Amino acid sequence: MHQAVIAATGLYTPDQSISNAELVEAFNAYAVRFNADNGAAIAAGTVEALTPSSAEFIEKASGIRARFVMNKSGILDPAVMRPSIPERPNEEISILAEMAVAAARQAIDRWGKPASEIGAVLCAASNMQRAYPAMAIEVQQALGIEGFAFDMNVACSSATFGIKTAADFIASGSAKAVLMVNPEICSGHLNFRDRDSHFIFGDVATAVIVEAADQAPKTGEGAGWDILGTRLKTQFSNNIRNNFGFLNHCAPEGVGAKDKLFVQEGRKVFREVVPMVSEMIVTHAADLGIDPTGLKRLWLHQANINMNEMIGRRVLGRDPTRDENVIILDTYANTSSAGSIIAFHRANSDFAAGETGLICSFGAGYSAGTVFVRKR
Ligand code: CO8
Repeated sequence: MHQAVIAATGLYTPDQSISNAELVEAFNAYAVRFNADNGAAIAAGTVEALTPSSAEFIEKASGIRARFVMNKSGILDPAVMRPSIPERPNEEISILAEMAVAAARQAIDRWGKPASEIGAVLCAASNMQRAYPAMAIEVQQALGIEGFAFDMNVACSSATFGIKTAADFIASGSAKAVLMVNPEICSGHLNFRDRDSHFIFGDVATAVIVEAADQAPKTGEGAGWDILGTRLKTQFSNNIRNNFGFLNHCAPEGVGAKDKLFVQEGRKVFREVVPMVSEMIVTHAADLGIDPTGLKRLWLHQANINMNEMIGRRVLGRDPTRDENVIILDTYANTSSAGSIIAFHRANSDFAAGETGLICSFGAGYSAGTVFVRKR
């Protein structure tokens, strides 16, 4: 069995960002318009009036101050309230693949080996932009990679599931190096007309190269991270759900309904996922002979500041510092599968050989994944 290492990572950040104040201003303008348009029905009690959103609430409840997006103007136009992303002809690279390729190129650059040495590509993300051909195959083609590629979706946990799949391919000899990409246009499936959730998500893409330990440098700058252990868990729940899909056109009454975008029971998610994930981390650490309180750093899925802090506290047995429990939610918001990888990518350069940390994701499904890594 071949050991696997995380050899390099990459990050693509969109050049447009929306602050809470801008988002709230757009929502509130939409709410005023909606209430005026529905004045009679609201007075008759058949339609509920919309209440304004608040930037203070958003920051306090979620820790989010801003989010990067692929299109700002459409989201902030009270008459549109969604990103305006024109369809591209089939001959042009798709937008999701373009984001993934940008992140992948950075990872390949940092890896320092040609893309042709990659044997498999996984596109692991919450929503693919089309049914087929697989996004991963388009990314593979754009980068001139041979071998095979496929898409996988485990919502916010897609990246840890992708890393485990890549490590298993290495272990079994199916590939010597695997590229895993996480392009997320969360703004395309977020309901910007819903006060309870309009602030949660942002857009981004991340990339991770996993390769066989026997061909990776053991020391020096290019030395990556030994994957000490990976564990996955799923448990069905309707508390985070998006019913958008290819059967929508068969049920015309469903088209445009709220459940065709992201919906959640946020409080229930919080209550159920925090204990599930904390326990999973502690048990997995014990099985690997790792003392969780001695971990140098946690790179958790970036869900919500309170949720992340509570999981950090349960795992480390103390109030973690921002250095121990990396938070990038403030500028990126929740970026689904990419969140823990952004955190890892941006905050790992100070690790000395032998120091250990945890990449962990959790989200819809429910789904959760743990990847313990040690600097080589
Ligand atoms: N402005 C002002 N007030 C508000 C707003 C707002 N925008 N929104 C809600 N309120 C009010 C409510 O009306 C409520 O008022 P009242 O008490 O009078 O009824 C009060 O604030 C409290 O509301 P909540 O109970 O909803 O607020 P919470 O404190 O629970 O915070 C959160 C809401 C932040 C959503 C919180 O519940 C949370 O984060 N939970 C964790 C869930 C989570 O992280 N889910 C994400 C997982 S996502 C995933 O797996 C990926 C899915 C695929 C990606 C999808 C991309 C789109």
